[in-house]
Order: sequence, then structure tokens, then C-alpha cells
Amino acid sequence: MTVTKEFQEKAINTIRFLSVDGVQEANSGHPGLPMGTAAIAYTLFTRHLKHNPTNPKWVDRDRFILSGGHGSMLLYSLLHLTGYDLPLKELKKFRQWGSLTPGHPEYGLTPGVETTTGPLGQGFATGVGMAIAEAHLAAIFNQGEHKIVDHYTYCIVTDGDLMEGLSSEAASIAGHMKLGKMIYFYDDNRISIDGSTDIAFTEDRAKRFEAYGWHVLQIEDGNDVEAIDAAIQKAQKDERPSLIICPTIIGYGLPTLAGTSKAHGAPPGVAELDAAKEAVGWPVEPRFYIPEDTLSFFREAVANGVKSESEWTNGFAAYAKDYPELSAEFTRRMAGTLPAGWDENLIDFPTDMSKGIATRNASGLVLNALAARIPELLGGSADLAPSNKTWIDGSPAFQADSPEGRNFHFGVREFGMVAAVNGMNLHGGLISYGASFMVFSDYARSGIRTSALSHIPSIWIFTHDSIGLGEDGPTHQPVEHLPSLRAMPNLYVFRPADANETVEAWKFALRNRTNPSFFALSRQNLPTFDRETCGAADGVAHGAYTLKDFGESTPEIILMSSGSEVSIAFEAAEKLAEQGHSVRVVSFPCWKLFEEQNQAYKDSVLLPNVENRIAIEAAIPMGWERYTGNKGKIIGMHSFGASAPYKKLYEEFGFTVENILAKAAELLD
Ligand SMILES: Cc1ncc(C[n+]2csc(CCOP(=O)(O)OP(=O)(O)O)c2C)c(N)n1
Repeated sequence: MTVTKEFQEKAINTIRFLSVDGVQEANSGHPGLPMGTAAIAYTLFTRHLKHNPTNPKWVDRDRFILSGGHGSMLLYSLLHLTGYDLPLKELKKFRQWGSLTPGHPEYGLTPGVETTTGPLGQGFATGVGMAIAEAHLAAIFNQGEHKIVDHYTYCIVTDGDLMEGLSSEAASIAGHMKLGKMIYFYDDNRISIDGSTDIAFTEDRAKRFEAYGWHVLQIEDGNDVEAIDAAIQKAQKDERPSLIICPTIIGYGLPTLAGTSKAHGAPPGVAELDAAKEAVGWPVEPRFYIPEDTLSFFREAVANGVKSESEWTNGFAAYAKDYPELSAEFTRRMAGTLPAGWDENLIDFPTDMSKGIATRNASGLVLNALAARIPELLGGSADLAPSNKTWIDGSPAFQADSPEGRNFHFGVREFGMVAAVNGMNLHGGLISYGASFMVFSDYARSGIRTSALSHIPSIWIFTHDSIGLGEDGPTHQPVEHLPSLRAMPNLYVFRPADANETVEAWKFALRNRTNPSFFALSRQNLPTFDRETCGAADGVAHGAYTLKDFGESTPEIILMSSGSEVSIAFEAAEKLAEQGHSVRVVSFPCWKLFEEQNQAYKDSVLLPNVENRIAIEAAIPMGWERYTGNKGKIIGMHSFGASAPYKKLYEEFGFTVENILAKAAELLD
């Protein structure tokens, strides 16, 4: 249909009032962003966005992210209007228990929401990962005329997003990688919660992004549809990521609140809302009013989407004829199915109780064995690849001129890395990991949290997992990290005791496609246990298992431990056995998995009658009480560590056979 200016304004006002009605109804939420950016959203959704509302998972759709997740009603309005399975009744239940319209967009809950946003900066950075995924898959699968991977990543970003350091990390990565299919709209309303951005945010944003290597477009007015449209067309042709700076007015149309921070995060009130509607001739009642012609105009997205997807499907069929293997591989990857036999006879590390191997080294070997079988496995480190052992041999680094590369130099940007890895995994077709020293997981923590909250199966490889890293000292020695990461719902934290447990942790992470896994890996060598005489390493899948029972009778004492301290407990058990005691050593690589076992299994490992228990772990002891019980003891860390060779640190902090024996003696006496 031909769209007059008047009709266009009506359509944009529909987005505005639908959004603000939702906020007013909930008596909670953020009206300012949707009202200010409605014209940008209108232009993108009705003129450019390639999507199929009836199949939100179509693989070649454009991705759209609302990075300022507080403006969620904008997204819900757009999804409803363009025909996603998000009925109006859900918009009326904005922010209510059990609705599909939570306060901030949540991935996996609402159809059409591509990623969870709300923690500012993360939507921005997650989009970078999606654009990386597009570029990589295009490089692998597109052939000549056949462009089966060919889509954009669009994002609306706010002042808050750009103030967050994360956006600098992510923009720097994107500029360096020349991710030309990223098109970001900056909602330049110069207002945040405390007031004008003049109080805290005065750098030249255009110059900043130009310096990152972005293509920066400045338009005059964020309500000018034609200007926005022209900017998008320009951006689509440029080989750099684009930032379209759109001056807007927060709460546009609210008679007294527009342009002020009062429009940011509180319902405008009925009087203000009614006055806004009256000013543009909008009916005050009913609330959530959608003019019929506007709705049918927006709903053209459905037919257009079906058409786009079927054109793509036809194109894919032609591609499949010409490239049957590639097309089958593409289908497999996008379905998230692992190649047959990927885990058969993977690696079996031979017993080596004298020298052993660091679990980070074992991880590097497993990763390479897996990468040879699973071509979608890829990732990188925040400038610590040689230490984290994350390099995939035989593959180049991903760069602008080698997007087929599977190794990523994320630079010293832990947060940018994890958000990008999340985006790569959300995109589909890839299994991505990120790595650094464990102590710096704090820098990345909010992105790890997003992976857990959103059920993104990202794999987090964090090495140098305790005072066992030695000389670098307390700045580099994680102590509270292990318990604090274990506290995170949905996150499977593994601290393998030896090389074969590391293999099992990797297998679990790859099988688990609905939650992230975190590997805490040692810098120092650890003995590789003799699995002929010890419990099988696949006990890792139960979270904790009996590594070995020493002595003939029922254990008098249980020593439980994770990672690098398991072998110390093992040696102590040997000594206790020599003294005539029966001892059980339990390896405890993953608390969460143990918690998921049934009571019978738990009782078979931590025998309820055996109250003499000692936990040994080079981390803050918080939480072990639940396994050691009232009578038990915990050997843990109570400080930040120290700088010295690691053997000296283990002695000084009590992670020794002697100390375990002394504690055991107290219990056994
Ligand atoms: C990491 C993070 N810190 C703080 C907040 C709380 N918060 C929500 S919106 C906002 C700033 C609002 O300014 P802006 O991003 O410009 O949004 P606008 O006012 O234009 O809607 C803040 C501090 C948040 N969501 N995420």
C-alpha cells in the first residue's frame, strides 16, 4: 500500500501509545525510550528488517537487539504489531507474574527476543558476536551466487550502553574485525536517570566510534523516517560497522515530561498520557488502541516474511543441489546436532602419578581432538591463548580477511569476549568458548551471568584456578571465585582433578546445549590417576564420585576434594590406610551435578553413617559445610593468597598431606 505521511505518523504513534499504555497499565516501566525511538523502530521494521514473524527461528533472518532493555515495551509492541505470537493480552500483562512481557526482554521466553538485555552494554556487545557468527558462517558456506548466510545485525543503543566500558571493548573488536553487517542506532537523547548526559558523558561520540574504525552517520532528527531510511541504506553498503546517530527526544509527545529524565523510568500518569493522546488526536480510550488499518499495515510483515523465507528456502534447495555436502552440514549445524561419533574414543590419558599434566594442558589437547571432529567448535581467549591452551591447531585466526578462522583474538577484553561468545552461540551454527585467567572471571562475570540466565550453552575456560598458580601472587589468585560461581543458577562449574576428568567435563559441556559450563583449570601439573584401580572418570557426570576406597572395611572417614587438591587427599588416604584406617576419597568436580543426583546416589558416595569428613579445596570454604556436616572439617583459604612458588604456598596455607593427617587424627580420635 502507499503510505502517506499522515498514515506513517499514525503508525509511529501506534507504537508510542501501545508502549506507554503498557507502562501505565503496569504502573511500572520505562516510557521514554519507546516514545523517543518509535520512528527509528518503525523505519527498520517496516522498510528493512528481514524476518518472518511466523518463524522467529528462520536461520537467515536479520537479528534485532534492543540493547537498552529497559525500553522493553518498544520491542513487545513491535513484535505484537508485526505478527509474532505475542497476543495483545500479553502486552496488557506487562511486568506481571507469568506473562511473556517481563520488565526486560528475556531470551527464550518471548518469541522474537534475540537476546536478554537490560544490563546496559551487553546487548551492544552480544550483537558483535552475532555479526561474527554471520561473517564466519558466510565464509564457510556461501558459494558464488549462493548466499545462504546473508543478514544484518541491527541494534538500538542508548547513552547508558555507550557509557558502559563494555561498549568500548565491543566496538573496538567490531571495528577491528570490520564487521560491516552491524548497523547500530544510537538513541542520542542526551538524557539518563540522573538528568542530562552533560553531567557525566561529554566525549564526542562520533569521533570515538570513528576512531574504532566505524562508519558513523549523523542524522538531524530521530523522527525523520526518510533520513533514517537513507542512513540505513548507506550503512548496508559500507564494509565497516555502522553507527547511525539519531538525535531524539526522550518521552516524545508527553506534554510536560518529554525531554526530561522524568520520562525515563516511571509511568507518566493518566493525565499526562491522556493529554499526549489528545494533542495528536488519538483516542484516550480504549487503552491499547490499535487502529485497524495500522495493524494490517504492520501485519504485512507476516506475508513479507513468509515470502522472504520461502525465497531463501528455494535458494537453499538450489544450493543443496550444487553443494549437497555443504548444505547437509549447514542444516546439521543450524539444528545444533553434533556430528555422529564425536565422543567415541576421544582421548584416554595414561596413568601418570609422578609427573602428570596440568588440566589446562589436558583441556587444550581435548579441545583440539574435539575441534577436529566438530567444525563448529571455535573460540578464543582474552589475550592469553598460550596460557589458556585454547588455540585450535591448523586453523587461522578470525580476522577481517580470514573470517573462516576458528581462533579468536578477543584482546584484553574479558567482558567484551564473553558477551561476544554469547552472541555467537545465540546466533546458531556455532559452539563458542571464551577464556582467561580465572581471577579475571570477575571482569566477565555479568556476561557469564547472562549466559546462565538465558540458558546459552557458552563454554567458559578459566585457567590458573587457585593459589596453585604461584608466583604471580594474590592479584592473580582466585579464592572466592569458585564458591561465588557455584552460587550462580544454571552454571555448571567444573574443577577437574586430572586429565581424564577434564575430558569428561568437556563432554558434558558439549552435550549440554541448554546451559553454560565453566572450567576451572590448573596451571600446575596434576597426577593422572590410575583408572584401573580408581573410579572411572565418567563419574564426573554425577558431579562427585568415589575415586577410591582405601582399606577393607566401611570407611571411617571421607576425604572430599576438587581439582588440584584431590591428589593431596589421595596421598593422605594412602598414609591413613598404612596406619590401618579405612578411608574414602571422593572427587568432587561439579557441585551442581551432584545436587542433581538422587538421594540414593548421594548417599552411596557420602555415606550418611560416616560423619568423619574433611573437605580440602584451595578456595574460600563457603558451602562445603553442607557436605562435611556438623562434625566435619574444611581445609580452605581464608585470605587472598601470596606471591611465592606454589609448593611453598600449599605448605603455608595447609594444603598438605601432613595437615590432612593432623585433621583426620582429631576426628578419628
Ligand atoms: C549495567 C547497568 N547499570 C545500570 C542500569 C540501571 N539503568 C537502567 S537505564 C539507565 C540509564 C538510562 O539512560 P539511557 O541509557 O540513556 O536510557 P534512556 O534514559 O534514554 O531511556 C540505568 C543507569 C542498568 N540497567 N544496567
